[in-house]
Amino acid sequence: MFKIGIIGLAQAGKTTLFRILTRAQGAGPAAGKTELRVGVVRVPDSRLDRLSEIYRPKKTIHATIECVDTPGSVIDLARSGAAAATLREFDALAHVVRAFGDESTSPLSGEANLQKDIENVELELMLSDLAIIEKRLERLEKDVKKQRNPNLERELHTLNAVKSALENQTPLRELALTPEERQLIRGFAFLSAKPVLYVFNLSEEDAARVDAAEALAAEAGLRPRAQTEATAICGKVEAEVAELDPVEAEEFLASYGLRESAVSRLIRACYHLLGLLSFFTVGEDECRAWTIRRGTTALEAAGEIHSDIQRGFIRAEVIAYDDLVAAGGFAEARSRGRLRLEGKEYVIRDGEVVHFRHAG
Ligand SMILES: Nc1nc2c(ncn2[C@@H]2O[C@H](COP(=O)(O)OP(=O)(O)OP(=O)(O)O)[C@@H](O)[C@H]2O)c(=O)[nH]1
Ligand SMILES: [Mg+2]
Repeated sequence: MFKIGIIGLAQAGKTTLFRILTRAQGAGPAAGKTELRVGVVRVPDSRLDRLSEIYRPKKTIHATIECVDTPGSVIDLARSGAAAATLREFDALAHVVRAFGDESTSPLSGEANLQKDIENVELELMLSDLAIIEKRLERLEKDVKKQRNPNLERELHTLNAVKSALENQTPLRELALTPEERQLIRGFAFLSAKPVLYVFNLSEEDAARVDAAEALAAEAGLRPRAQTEATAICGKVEAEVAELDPVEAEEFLASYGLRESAVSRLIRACYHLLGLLSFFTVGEDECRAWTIRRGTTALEAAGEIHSDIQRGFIRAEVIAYDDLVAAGGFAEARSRGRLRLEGKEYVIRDGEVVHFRHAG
């Protein structure tokens, strides 16, 4: 499961975002507590809902993403060894940026300053990476002197390059690395190498601007950067909605000019950021959505479902979602000749419905 860490400065709205995503109740860890809260986000997908209407299966299983609420300021976390190690486990960071100016709720600072907040956090991520690199380099330099080892020399060379990028205040996610270099540094799980989803937390007055995150970012002087994505929430309004029934929720959101649930908006941004897509499996027992990275082959996708299906892989029967819905079912699509038979190397596309033929 993909794991998103919710980070940001203190009182930016991290727990509020967590509650919106997971529909969890309550305030979460008390201020000053260091525990993390882990939640599972059900990925909304109207295509899966439609497939379920066609098949009426016993179970409908949405794709899920894990999200983790981190307490307090990420600056403190990045500076503490144990907490920083936890941050390194995330596949991506959802950085909540306070875009509401409200002295009564945030004693830390009155006016929001998006650019400064983002820069401060970025700097801290880079410093945490630098500390790791310096420690490793110290060791490496000694070892390289003792024995000639091309692997160690390559690592030394790469880490030195990465270090000078950080010293020039370039986060590692922006570096154009070769696949080999990427492989070399993967194990360090550097914080500044992680993709970032900026989540601007807007005031109620700005609620209708949640779909204009790019414009907000530009106004704040933020330029678009590699491996980042910007989106927005209106924390206060959207967290309240998480507790309402769907009809009430829609009316309530509409009164603020909001058209879509925050979860849909956030998940879409996450999928885009991480290069994820969904494919479906259908049947009378179960209709299910699966999340994979763009570029995943049929054989790899089979492995997501079960190692037995991967091992016994014969062929994948594939059909686009729209074609399946038009045909009214897999059997009908098959008899109309709309199914494609694909081999192990076939790259699955978003929205495809797949049936794996396998031995054993
Ligand atoms: N005015 C306004 N207040 C908000 C908004 N979102 C959150 N708040 C308030 O800001 C405070 C902090 O929200 P949290 O979601 O707990 O923030 P946090 O980042 O989890 O805080 P820490 O974990 O203590 O760092 C709470 O009092 C919220 O009610 C918003 O969109 N507008
Ligand atoms: Mg919190």
